[in-house]
Amino acid sequence: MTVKQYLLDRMKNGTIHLTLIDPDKQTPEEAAEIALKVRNAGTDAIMIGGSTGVTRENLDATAKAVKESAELPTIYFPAGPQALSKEVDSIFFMSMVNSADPFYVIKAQAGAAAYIKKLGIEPISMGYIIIAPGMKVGEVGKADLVQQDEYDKAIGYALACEMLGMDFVYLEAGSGADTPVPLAMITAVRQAISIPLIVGGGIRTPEAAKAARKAGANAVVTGTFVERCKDDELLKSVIKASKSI
Ligand code: 1GP
Repeated sequence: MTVKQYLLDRMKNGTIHLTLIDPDKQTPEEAAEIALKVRNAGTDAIMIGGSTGVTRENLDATAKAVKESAELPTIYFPAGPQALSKEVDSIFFMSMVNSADPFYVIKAQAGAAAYIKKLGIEPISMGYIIIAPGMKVGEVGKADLVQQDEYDKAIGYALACEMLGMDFVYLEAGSGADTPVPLAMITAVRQAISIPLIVGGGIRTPEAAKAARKAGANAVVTGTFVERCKDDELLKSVIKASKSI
């Protein structure tokens, strides 16, 4: 089964949880430990990526270690075409649709597409929309940020992604954001589109995870929280709150 089909199947039963692991933030061994922990807590798949510092070497090593320990599908979450690995099962083949720089909208993808095909990595098409504050990814990707009250703008981008044939839409407040994507924006976008909606950035409590799920997210992503959390029960409760079942 493809990773895309796996995600879609799981989403049929309710909101899923995705863990984001940044290869630049810990050793592959530590990443493997985190992956095992989140697998046992019920996460559905592991995204691997980060805005800066991802190299072919740390990506290869982290993807391999995570795969071996968690035995969950892995999805590369790229910041650009500078690093690629054949150790991942799939890649979010994504366009930062609100970037002011064509490189992040389509040029990077055009540069990497043939190589991804050659490596045989499954591409999962995704429209990536950066919501304020946007954090590092907004800066690096030169995002023309959608402000927190600009619901129609968010809907416009999301609907355009759907009409362009993308498989998923991701509303991203940015890793470590103080304010996650507003709940009313999640609901407005969810109601406007018919493809699955992924939400992430700044979600670090069971309450925030549950609220994003209830607002309409089909997948809740947590990265920083999972990497830093030393309390296994709290970790479990955030993952559980993200999921409807
Ligand atoms: C970033 O949405 C993800 O791309 C996760 O953000 O690190 O804040 O959980 P956090």
